[in-house]
Amino acid sequence: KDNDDNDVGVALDVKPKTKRPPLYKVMILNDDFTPMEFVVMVLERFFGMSHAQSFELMLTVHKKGLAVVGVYSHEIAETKVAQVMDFAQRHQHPLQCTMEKE
Ligand code: NFA
Repeated sequence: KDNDDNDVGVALDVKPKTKRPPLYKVMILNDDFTPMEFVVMVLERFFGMSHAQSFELMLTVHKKGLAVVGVYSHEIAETKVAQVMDFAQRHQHPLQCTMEKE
C-alpha cells in the first residue's frame, strides 16, 4: 500500500522581505547662549526652511528644549548633523544637533 501522506503538518510561510532602510530624526537642542537669529539661519541654510518656518521651529526648540527638524536616511542625517555642528563651532556657539533612529 502506498502512503503518500506521511509528512508533518507544518506550513512554512516565506515572506518576501523587502526591507526599507531605517530613517533618522535630526534634532536641534536648546541652550542658553546660541542667539535665536543664528538658529533661524541654521534652519534656513541646512534644512531648506522659509524664514517664517525657521523662526517658528526655533521658538519650539527654545520653549520645549528640543525638536525634530528633519527625517533622513542615515547618510543624509549624518551630513546634516556634521554641517550644523561645524557651522556652530566655527561661530563659537554651543548649539547641539543630534540624530536618532526613528
Ligand atoms: N535659547 C536660546 C536663547 O534664548 C535660543 C535658542 C533656540 C538656542 C533654539 C538653541 C536652540 N538665546
